[in-house]
Amino acid sequence: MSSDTANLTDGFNLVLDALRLNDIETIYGVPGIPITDLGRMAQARGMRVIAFRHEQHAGYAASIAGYLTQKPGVCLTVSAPGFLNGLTALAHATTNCFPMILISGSSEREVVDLQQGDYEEMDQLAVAKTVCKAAYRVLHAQDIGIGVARAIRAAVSGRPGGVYLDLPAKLFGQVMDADAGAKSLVKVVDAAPRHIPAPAAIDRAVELLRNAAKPLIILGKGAAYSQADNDIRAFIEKTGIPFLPMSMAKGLLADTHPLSAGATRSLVLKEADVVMLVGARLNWLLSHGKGKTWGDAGAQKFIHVDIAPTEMDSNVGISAPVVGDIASCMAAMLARVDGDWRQPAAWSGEVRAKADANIARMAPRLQNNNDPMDYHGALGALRTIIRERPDTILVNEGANTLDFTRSIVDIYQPRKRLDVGTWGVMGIGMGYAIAAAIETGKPVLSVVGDSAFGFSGMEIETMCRYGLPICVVVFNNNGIYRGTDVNSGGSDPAWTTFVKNSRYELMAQAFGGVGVCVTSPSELSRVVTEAIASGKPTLVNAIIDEKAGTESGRIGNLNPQSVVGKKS
Ligand code: ADP
Ligand code: TZD
Ligand code: MG
Repeated sequence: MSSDTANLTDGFNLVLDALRLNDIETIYGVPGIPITDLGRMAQARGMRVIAFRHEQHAGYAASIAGYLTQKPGVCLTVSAPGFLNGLTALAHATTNCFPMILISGSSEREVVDLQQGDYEEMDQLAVAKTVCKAAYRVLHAQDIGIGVARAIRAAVSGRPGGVYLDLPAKLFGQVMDADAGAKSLVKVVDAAPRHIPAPAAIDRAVELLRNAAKPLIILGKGAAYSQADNDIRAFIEKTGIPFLPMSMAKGLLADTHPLSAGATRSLVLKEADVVMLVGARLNWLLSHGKGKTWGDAGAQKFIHVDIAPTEMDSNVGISAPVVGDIASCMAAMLARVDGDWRQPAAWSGEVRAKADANIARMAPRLQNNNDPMDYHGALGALRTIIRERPDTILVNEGANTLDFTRSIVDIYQPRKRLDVGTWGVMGIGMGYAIAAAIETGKPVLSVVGDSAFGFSGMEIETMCRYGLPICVVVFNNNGIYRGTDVNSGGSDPAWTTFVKNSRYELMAQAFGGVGVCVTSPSELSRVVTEAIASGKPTLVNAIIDEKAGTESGRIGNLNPQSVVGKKS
């Protein structure tokens, strides 16, 4: 720094100062005008800047970093196209209630607003507003501190979500007095304030549970996010109430816990008389709380624990709304479970017996060593690996690959299963795996369909470049759902199929990683065990019988049907 700038700071430095002051030390992104130097300067300060090959994956990484850490994950992109590439992830973060900040450089306001054709011209703030929780633009260097503080607070307080922060190119070079700059920064105090539930709401909920004959607790990813792990476990164990984890809540209590109803979902949803939802919405994933899944009669009463008051009664009437943060709500409820609490032993016994029968029925199929593999054989092998290394984070996407993995692979610790979430989106695989490795330092096993993998496959280079302890297993069945589809109207391949016998493993080899092709569960087991032990970035091309899957996996019923049929 020359002497005439010694007492000055600028937009670049203030943005980084503001992030660091608030303990944000990692940025996921893709460089380019106007943010290239921002990333360089962040690295020069010792911050971690994880550069991806496409902004969508940097965005997914930031979103899951937010979920894992309760701090907003930051994604940094260039203007218009880079911003739009990141926007899917911002919308995803909002939909899944993950705290994330998308920071995008943008072009000159004067030119953009008059639509005079600037480099990468777009009114990004207006576009972002429709898919995020809050959106802000900073025009003056002295407002950067406030802008970053507002973004952090909006992302993590109340129901977490995605926030957009627009930083026009001119802002970065703006200078101001260094002392005044330092004073303009804001350290956010109590960014996610507790929401204490009303005592009357707790009373109402506890009374309902106490008098239930067949109570059930459904844990969602909001419960996992809240990190109230001990109180949630204690509440379930003290009350003796069976629990059902939504997919990303698996492991909050081990899937092998005696009170887990995971293996008998349909029985408990039909039979339960009082259902307590903890950080889980009654959306499509729970059939909106009504209909056949719930035994048609609508006989159950619901308790809903959630931080968002408007989530109550969203699909069915809620008898006992408990609005507050899950940690405070569960602590308050736990304090009400006294020595004379009568555990619903007959009901939990019935649930256990049914679950055990289902588990026993599935067990032999998980032992098969078929070559090529079916889902059961392959996942039987991976299930054992997770049992032996329960600190491994499992990332999972696909259709059949998702459904079978969710039901077969037991999870033992909180926040160890990351998947397609509320939208059932394909493409989260590499972004999630990379952020999970960066944020936790734990081994990551990513089990993805061959279609799912294709959405983020180029990020294999990112995984190799950063030398991350990730083992990606591609379940290669030559296509979407099955590899056997045929086009009945011409010589093009059916649009659900891919090149047969694709050599996905070569992609890792291309970037100096380990790439292996396996065709049997025993080989799969050996290769993945080795990958996790070595920590080397690895891609396993696991050949799955192309006939083994079904259309859309477990949600084929959502496909609209033509009553007219095919016409030529
Ligand atoms: P799942 O898909 O696992 O069923 P959802 O994403 O549908 O879970 O639900 C998560 C819910 O958790 C959201 O309604 C959100 O408002 C809520 N939530 C997130 N964090 C907290 C928290 N700390 N306290 C209370 N509720 C929370
Ligand atoms: N695009 C996006 C972004 N998300 C989606 N969910 C889809 C398209 C549609 N889709 C699914 O819902 S699953 C899937 C697609 C394309 C791929 C399934 O094939 P796979 O898994 O190879 O990943 P299986 O094991 O072959 O079923
Ligand atoms: Mg497939």
